[in-house]
Amino acid sequence: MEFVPDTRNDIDSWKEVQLVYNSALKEIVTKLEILNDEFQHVHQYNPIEHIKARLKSPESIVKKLKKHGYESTIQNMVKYVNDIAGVRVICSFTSDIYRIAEMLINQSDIKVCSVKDYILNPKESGYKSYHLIVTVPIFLSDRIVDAKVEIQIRTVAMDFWASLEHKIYYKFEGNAPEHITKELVECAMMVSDLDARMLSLNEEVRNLIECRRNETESAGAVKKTVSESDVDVMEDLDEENDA
Ligand code: 0O2
Repeated sequence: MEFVPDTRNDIDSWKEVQLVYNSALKEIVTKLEILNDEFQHVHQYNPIEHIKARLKSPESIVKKLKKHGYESTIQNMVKYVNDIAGVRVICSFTSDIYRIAEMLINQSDIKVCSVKDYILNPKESGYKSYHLIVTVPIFLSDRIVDAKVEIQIRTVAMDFWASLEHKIYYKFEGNAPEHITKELVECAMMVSDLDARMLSLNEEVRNLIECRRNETESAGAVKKTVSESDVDVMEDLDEENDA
């Protein structure tokens, strides 16, 4: 059931909105932590470096509604602002981003509203990240409501760039001089290059470890075969002595 706040009293309905979206944050963060723990258990490796979760401030919600030409009402907040609940997932490598997104999307209680792949199609600014808007069911005392959550998944390097770019651009309120915009795009390219090199190093190391494991296993098998043939020779000698 779509979440429709009770709007008879503005203060109460804002509290209800906060309660529902806070619960949605908890649900999504728990799901992500479970996936990370399971990954550690199965593959001895954590794809998630860290998770940040936040409720959008009322001021930012009103600003967004105004930007899109909507009146500042509680109904409009819930209907038109998709990131009241926002989760940012910081992964080690680009490949982890898609792995985490797929594992989350495949959970039966999660409904995907939209997917924006700014890794495959970066923004003009150079911004890279993988965005999902999903709904998650919240079990209240008398009903179940679906709450929207925006999930941004990116690497440490992408997050580093986005955080600093946000700070720099904020100071210019979107009207930064052209050479600064250009340099930020160049920095984004350096960040992408760094991500690609780190991913390739990680793959090389994993292949090396795999090769060494295979070598150790086959050396173990040869040793076992040799000691089995030693037993055969001993048995032959015993038989000869008996004769
Ligand atoms: P804040 O303050 O981070 O919350 P929307 O406006 O969300 O309805 P839009 O713009 O199509 O629709 O959504 P999009 O493109 O998926 O962007 C949503 C969020 O991504 C933004 O939220 C930013 O957090 C981040 N983002 C998008 N583009 C950029 C960028 O060029 N640089 C940086 N640093 N972050 C970006 P908000 O609400 O705009 O801002």
